[in-house]
Amino acid sequence: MAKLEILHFPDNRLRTKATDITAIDDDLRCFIDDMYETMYDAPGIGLAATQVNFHKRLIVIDVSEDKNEPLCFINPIITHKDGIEMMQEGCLSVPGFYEDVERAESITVKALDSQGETFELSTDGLLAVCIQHEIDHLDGKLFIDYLSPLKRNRIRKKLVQHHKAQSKENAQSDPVL
Ligand code: GNR
Ligand code: NI
Repeated sequence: MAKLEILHFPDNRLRTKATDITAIDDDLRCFIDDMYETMYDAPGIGLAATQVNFHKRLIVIDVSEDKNEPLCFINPIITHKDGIEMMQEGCLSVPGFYEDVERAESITVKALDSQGETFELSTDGLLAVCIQHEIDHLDGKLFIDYLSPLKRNRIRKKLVQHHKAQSKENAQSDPVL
């Protein structure tokens, strides 16, 4: 297993539209394990392949308290949405920022599991919000896209500043070759 690097806004690679997965094999299952490790280590309740620079339609989620209910969705499609709900969201690709977002309250999602079997799940609450957040990632969309341009630009500036400060720090601690 390996921990993968998570891309941060405003990295343009987060805007890539992921394509369908066509082969569900051992290589892919290894990659899914790496995604779980990355998600649990972060820690986060979900992770989309887009966030680790793999532009295929794959997400992993675990919203359980004990972090022992891993879910994997391959080529997920929302077939039904109902109601509207507001929830405060965060994102591993937008670290440190939490904002209210409106989503469908309950959804039905159809996907393939890691064995390539089709399944359907109807759910609401945090799991429904998380599935919608992750599928947005696969379409190159972030939760901050639902905020005003003013708020989004403030977040962009703060993260760019933070990244600059960090790379300076890293450069200073790098040994001179
Ligand atoms: O860890 C996460 N928490 C979270 C909280 C509210 C709504 C969505 C999320 S998903 C996020 C992990 C992440 O960035 N997934 O893409
Ligand atoms: Ni996210």
